[in-house]
Amino acid sequence: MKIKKIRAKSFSEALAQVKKELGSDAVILSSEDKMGSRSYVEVTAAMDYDMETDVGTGYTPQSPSPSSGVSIEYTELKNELRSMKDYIEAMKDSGFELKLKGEHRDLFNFLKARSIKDEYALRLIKRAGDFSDIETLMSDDLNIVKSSPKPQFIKSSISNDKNRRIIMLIGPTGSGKTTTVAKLASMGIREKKKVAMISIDTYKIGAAEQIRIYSRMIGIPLDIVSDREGLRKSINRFSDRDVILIDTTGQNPRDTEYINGLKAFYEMNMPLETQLLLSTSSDGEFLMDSYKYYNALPIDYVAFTKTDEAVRLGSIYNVCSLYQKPVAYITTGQRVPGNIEFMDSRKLSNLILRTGSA
Ligand SMILES: Nc1nc2c(ncn2[C@@H]2O[C@H](COP(=O)(O)OP(=O)(O)O)[C@@H](O)[C@H]2O)c(=O)[nH]1
Ligand SMILES: [Mg+2]
Repeated sequence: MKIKKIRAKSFSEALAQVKKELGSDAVILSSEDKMGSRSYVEVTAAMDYDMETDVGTGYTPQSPSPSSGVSIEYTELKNELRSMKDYIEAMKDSGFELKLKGEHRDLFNFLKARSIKDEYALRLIKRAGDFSDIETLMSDDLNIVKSSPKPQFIKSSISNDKNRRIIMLIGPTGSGKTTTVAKLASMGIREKKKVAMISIDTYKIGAAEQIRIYSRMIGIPLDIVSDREGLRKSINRFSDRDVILIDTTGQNPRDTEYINGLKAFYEMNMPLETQLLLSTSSDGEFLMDSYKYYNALPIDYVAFTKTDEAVRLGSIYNVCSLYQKPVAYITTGQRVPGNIEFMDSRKLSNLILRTGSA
């Protein structure tokens, strides 16, 4: 029996060399990825290798691996199967389409062109008689009524005297929290409400400057706090206000310290209303993934920003299907005041279906 160790940059390169040097009847005894400054693959191959005999003589390959004692053809086949599996997985989307016929297939493509997730699209199609049903179905799904006694955040509710509201905006960095706090504050002022702003600035030095400018521009008081005690004091100080808007500094939602830091503010037993702001121009997968982290917080509403920048708005439907929270509003531009819209679920589903190609 002839045993040979072959080093190459990749497994397939090593295999090619084994084949060249030992022929295609050679057997791979082991293969190992060697890491280091220059990583390489080391393959041990044998000619005239008799498996039965070796088992009987208690032969142990130097570095056992799943490919031990497997012929080159078999290894190649396995590699081919693996790449086919990857290919099939990559083709999964088309796989769905193949099962759908006629109008259902067109509908599926239409929803996909709006970035509606496959599973949600299929769920909609299953319930739809035809194309004309989709908007109603989507609107029904988006009509998630909040079960708490707080009214849905519609324009009139901000002027409802009975509801002193302490609204906290949370969300990833750059999702538009500070800008939206300023928009909501200006709206309150226009409705002759007494408004105050609080910024919980625990992270970003300089984040306070942006909101300070807004506070001066709109002409309303602002407190900048850094912890729970600070927030409690500030809320008490603003006890004569109809609306208190709380801005927070966003961070990567995967950062547990950040989420835990926010959690701590809910342990004060203050009647905080939480709106999670998500940008529709963010990556759809990022938005869906962030659910895992934000879901640990008592979110009352989701709100969607930057719809003016988004090419598609399917993520609104995807996110709502996941969070099962009502939509507070959408924001449609950088302008303060303005560029904020309160929509019912019908208008929202119409907007989602209208935005996108084909
Ligand atoms: N196009 C567009 N830009 C927005 C919108 N809302 C906020 N922005 C911009 O997004 C950027 C980040 O907003 P900011 O309020 O600082 O986000 P924050 O980090 O969540 O506080 C700023 O440049 C805003 O002007 C919107 O609805 N549309
Ligand atoms: Mg900010």
